[in-house]
Amino acid sequence: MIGKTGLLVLALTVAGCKADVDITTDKAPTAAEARTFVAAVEKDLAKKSVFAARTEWVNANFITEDTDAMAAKVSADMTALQVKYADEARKFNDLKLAPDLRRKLDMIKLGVNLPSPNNKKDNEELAKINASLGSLYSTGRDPKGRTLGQLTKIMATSRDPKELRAAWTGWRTISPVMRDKYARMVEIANKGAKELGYPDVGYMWRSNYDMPADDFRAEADRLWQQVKPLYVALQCHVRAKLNEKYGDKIVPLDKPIPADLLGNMWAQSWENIYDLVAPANSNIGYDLTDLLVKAGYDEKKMVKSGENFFTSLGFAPLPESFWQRSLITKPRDREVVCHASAWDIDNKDDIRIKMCTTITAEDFRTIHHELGHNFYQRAYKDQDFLFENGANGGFHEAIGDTIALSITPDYLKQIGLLDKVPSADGDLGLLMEKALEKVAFLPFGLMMDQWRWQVFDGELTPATYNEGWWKLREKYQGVRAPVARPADAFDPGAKFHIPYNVSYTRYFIAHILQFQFQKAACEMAGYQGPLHRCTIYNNKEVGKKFKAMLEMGASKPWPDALEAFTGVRKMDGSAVLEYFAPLKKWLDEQNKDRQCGW
Ligand code: X8Z
Ligand code: ZN
Repeated sequence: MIGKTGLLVLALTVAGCKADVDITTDKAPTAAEARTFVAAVEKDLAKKSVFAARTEWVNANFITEDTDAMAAKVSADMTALQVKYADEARKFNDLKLAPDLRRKLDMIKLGVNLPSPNNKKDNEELAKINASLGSLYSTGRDPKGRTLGQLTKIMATSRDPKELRAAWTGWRTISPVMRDKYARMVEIANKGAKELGYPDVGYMWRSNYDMPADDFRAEADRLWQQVKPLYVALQCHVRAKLNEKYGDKIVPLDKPIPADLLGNMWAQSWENIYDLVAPANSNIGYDLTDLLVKAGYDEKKMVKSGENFFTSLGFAPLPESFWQRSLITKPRDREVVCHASAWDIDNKDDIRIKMCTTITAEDFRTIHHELGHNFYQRAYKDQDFLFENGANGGFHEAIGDTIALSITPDYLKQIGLLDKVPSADGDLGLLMEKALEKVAFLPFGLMMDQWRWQVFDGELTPATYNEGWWKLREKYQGVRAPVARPADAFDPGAKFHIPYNVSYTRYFIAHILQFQFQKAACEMAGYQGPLHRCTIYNNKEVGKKFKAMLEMGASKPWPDALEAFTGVRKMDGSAVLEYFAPLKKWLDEQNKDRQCGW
């Protein structure tokens, strides 16, 4: 969850709450009334969102029955309030209004992540279900009592197929109890969406990209088609190497890859199996996790290092309160939401992260990801409340990732983690590692919401939830369930963003955008070499333009923000293709006698 997006996700509902903004008149509304209405809504939401964020923060940092109940209450109230405003905003649908006003009214209508119907019973039930789904996930243990953190480490480091399978299936025992709750959540929220005049919740989610919902579906598909050949080549090579390692029986060459062999609990990023698929004769020359450990980095130093990157671009340092209030290491004596998140509590300076950090390269990158949210939040803090958000969800997710793309050998040398910049001999290795992280992610980033769109529009029913999930995993990722799934399985529930209802196409979009940003930034810097070696560390000129884009927040349609930084108005996968071009060439050679696809 991130800042206001997080608030809109979790904290919005008030049954029976008295109207703070009363626009009750029979006459056709006027533009002046629309402006008054929007100003009052902004004022009210800005005020109430602070308490909601604090409650949500306490719940996420101390999960108990009591904090779940408190968070559910606040969430119920905030949702009811938002729904009420969304409904009232429809009065102005037929008015011709200034673009900024129309934009704010659209945001009021579409800003409810899971709308509740306009009655107290449904509203409270929805909030309770959501609190319960969240804590089932965050306090989940496998049958041996292992936490997700412990299982994550096994998935990343074990090469024993039995151990991997046990960790993989073990984690998925947390989610069967979620299925009926989830189904009920879908039912209630869809009813809420219909009351607001939308066909279903998925439609609302797709409408948050400054274009009609159907156009966005087509846009996401267009981007996927652009990058798909690169993914298929990577999947083909990885499958072949896993076949060499584990044999025909475990990894047959004509089937999707078993999901437990890819180094990650959800097979969403594969960099942890780099050693199994690395190009021979292309030694990267260092291992970032080792460098961090050997240099004595602790969790806080990792975050300081992330902050230092942003300040090197000209951003102001994080406020002192960030350091006092953030949660950076996993507490030993209480349940917390360990999934990393960045928070904007007061829409001004009270920004924080919450992470159960480990000293690994993966978490080092995640820190940059989270700080990207925080620096975005600070950059747009002087916008009007409704514009205090990312240009779209994908932008918010792409900012820190763009910075993390600059964690190159050159950069590591500049900050003293590497003595010597390795020669270009290691470049294929560097590209492979990055592709395992980023290219492998693309179809996962897309299929998560393909599944939810099907759930919300009724194409999938509780009886077909799991089957539908695996159909999409196979179709997009070429990854399959490693064992037959039990009849009560609800495997989507074992991934954070499903029980927490965080839409996911944002990450797919972010994985396209961050390469567009990187390319534009490096061109701006006058950089001449290959994109994957380019770091914008210390570049104040690039920083200034980056900051200008962030300061726009959500005040303009996202193509304006994209244009401000890159000069183009369309999302485009060709920067991904350019970045990985040398690897693609190599993969095609490797794959030439292989039967790719699944
Ligand atoms: O959820 C996250 C961030 C918080 S916004 C840690 N990410 C997605 C995930 O973990 O599934 C970042 C990449 C994709
Ligand atoms: Zn994020």
